[in-house]
Amino acid sequence: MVKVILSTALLTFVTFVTFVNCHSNLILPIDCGDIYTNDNTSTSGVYTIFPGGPTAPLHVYCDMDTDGGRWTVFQRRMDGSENFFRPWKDYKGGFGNVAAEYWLGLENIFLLTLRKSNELRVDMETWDGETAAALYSSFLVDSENSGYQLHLGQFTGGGAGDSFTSHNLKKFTTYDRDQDSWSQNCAVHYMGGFWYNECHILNPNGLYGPSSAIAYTSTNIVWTSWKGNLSLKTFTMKMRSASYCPCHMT
Ligand SMILES: [Ca+2]
Repeated sequence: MVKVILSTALLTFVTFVTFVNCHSNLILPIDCGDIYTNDNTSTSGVYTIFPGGPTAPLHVYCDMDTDGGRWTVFQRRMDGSENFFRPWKDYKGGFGNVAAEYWLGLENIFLLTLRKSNELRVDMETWDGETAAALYSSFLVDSENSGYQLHLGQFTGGGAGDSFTSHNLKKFTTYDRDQDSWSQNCAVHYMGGFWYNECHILNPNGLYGPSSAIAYTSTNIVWTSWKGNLSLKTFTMKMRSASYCPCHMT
């Protein structure tokens, strides 16, 4: 009996590791890149991935359309349906609806960036329908013990310009956990949760709505290198494996 249990455990481990190493015989996808590897006809939508291992399924939205697809979306604003002014436990564990607005959770983001080397893409749109993107060569988040510290690579392009680099190496701050570089709490002042500096030149998790509806400057969703303090209507942050693994099912 013990032998059977051990054999089963070993088999589970081996198959999981085999997949992690990106050979064929897929068992469990870690991210949206693995979903695509398993089936390259996969369309954009909600899928189940396992960045925390076989016993921790996670729903996520996969962008299979933008610039070759395979993007694992970890933050999305699109209609104001979700409240993003939330405490540490929510930013840690995740919140929202993966079919609409959501934050995947710092622990999940940490696990995703631990499993593979990822690049980052940010897509945004104004209330007039103008769109732009920003790309970074790498994106890594440390564990909670390290404050979910951000490690961002080089800005590699995109018409939105670079608003993120000055936030590199910052820890995550919410209104009930202050790890920013300011004497006060940036999350309280700018109505979000983020890797705030002293405080920000982008505010993806700020208040939703057109600029005319936002009472206080810079509490809204902004990417200042593109549109200054103008509110953005849609905003999406996504990652994918920096070196595409050309796996295929056999
Ligand atoms: Ca502070």
